[in-house]
Amino acid sequence: MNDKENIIRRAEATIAAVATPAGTGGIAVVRVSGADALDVVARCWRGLPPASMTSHTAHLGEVVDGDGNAVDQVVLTVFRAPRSYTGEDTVELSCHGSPWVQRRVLEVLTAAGARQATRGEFTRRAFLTGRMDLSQAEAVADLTAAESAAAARVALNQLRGAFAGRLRDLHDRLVHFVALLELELDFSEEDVTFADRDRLLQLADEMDGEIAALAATFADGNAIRRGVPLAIAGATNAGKSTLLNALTGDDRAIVSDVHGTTRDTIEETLTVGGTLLRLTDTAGLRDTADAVEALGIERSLRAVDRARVVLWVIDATAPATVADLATVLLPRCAGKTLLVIINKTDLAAADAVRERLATLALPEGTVVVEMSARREADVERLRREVERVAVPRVALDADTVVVTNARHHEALTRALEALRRGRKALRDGVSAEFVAQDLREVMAHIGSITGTITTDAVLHDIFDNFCIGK
Ligand SMILES: Nc1nc2c(ncn2[C@@H]2O[C@H](COP(=O)(O)OP(=O)(O)OP(=O)(O)O)[C@@H](O)[C@H]2O)c(=O)[nH]1
Ligand SMILES: [Mg+2]
Repeated sequence: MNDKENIIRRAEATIAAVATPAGTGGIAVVRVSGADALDVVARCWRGLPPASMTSHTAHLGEVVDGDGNAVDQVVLTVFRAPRSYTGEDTVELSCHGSPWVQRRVLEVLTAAGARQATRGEFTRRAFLTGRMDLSQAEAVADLTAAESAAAARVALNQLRGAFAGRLRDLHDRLVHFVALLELELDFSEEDVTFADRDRLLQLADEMDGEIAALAATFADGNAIRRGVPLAIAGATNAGKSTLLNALTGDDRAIVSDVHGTTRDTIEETLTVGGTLLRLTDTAGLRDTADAVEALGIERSLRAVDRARVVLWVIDATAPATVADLATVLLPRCAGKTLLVIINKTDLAAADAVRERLATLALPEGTVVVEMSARREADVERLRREVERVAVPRVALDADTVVVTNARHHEALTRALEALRRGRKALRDGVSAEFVAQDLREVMAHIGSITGTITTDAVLHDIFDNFCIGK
């Protein structure tokens, strides 16, 4: 018995779990799924016999314990296989939301023959019964965890199968491609090259373009899913913490005119344009003999390294800091978006700082904002500027495919490597046999995303990140 059969065999047990969050609520939903779900529920149910219920109907009744004592009055909804989330017979009991009632209902179900579900087991079954592919199952976890409109949108598109559809299409074309190559192999004795190699090269180029384009969406996709990391960096006393507070509208960070007020990194989130931004305020950068401050500065630099967008705050009254800070910050900003903020223009003109900035090689597309954190209108202008540079410009309509998952990105990258090896072999006139081998590898990587090819370890990693009851 291999792993997959083993999983399917185990999957035959009927499982139960509370699907709503722990604690008291108006209602709590207990899910039961498995071939015996209706029988299990029937053993602790007073009302219309579940076996006689039509799929997708709801019924009022009572959950009763082994002695026939009522535990709760509930609404039972039945979903018959295969038209259920898991693809198996499923019953959902909407109970009263007391933690005690939830626990008792679960105990009674367990006594009636159900087993407590493990993390993500309902969704795992949906995958194993073919209700969804692996990329869709992962989208379920993402949608459950979505923290912004944009994150929810990309997860929903993935759940609906937009990504899966593109992968299926790629897979079909790979199959066709390999078939053409095999045709050539079959007739190789007769010394004919069938598949026109130019045509094959063209096909390979098309697929290359598509896989590369998909892989390239990961930078935005990842930022949308996890939130865009921004670091507020600069010299001490420039007004970084003041800006964090102003942007988030919260008094989160301590502000003072003492240089080196912020010792540690401070993280806050902000939603703009439907996208979650993760702002990190950092300890001001300066030479210091203080060991603790030096540790804080190390953290500042790490926050800059992790950021996608760096807000370099410069005090307009301290233009002398520009050169030193440029040496520290600019090399770290390669490939990132840099937003330079000349702050405190209520105290001094921005000219001196601007002149110094003009002598630097700032990354392309660097935006410079002159402002005073003391003026509400300036803060508003900064917020708009942050939105403009930080929010990924992805049109989030119904069929937009954005790769949001590192596992998928990795698989696409490997698929692309194998495809490029195959293309090179094709161009070099290498025997079709070897080209086909590379192409099969491309298929395997694509298949690992949708789960046509997968291992128990991969499945475990994925579903272990789910909550119980999902
Ligand atoms: N006049 C004026 N003062 C400002 C402005 N922005 C910040 N300040 C003041 O500048 C001082 C330093 O501000 P902070 O926000 O603590 O500066 P910081 O960059 O976080 O400093 P460190 O944490 O020490 O690195 C405080 O007294 C602020 O009130 C501004 O635009 N105009
Ligand atoms: Mg500070």
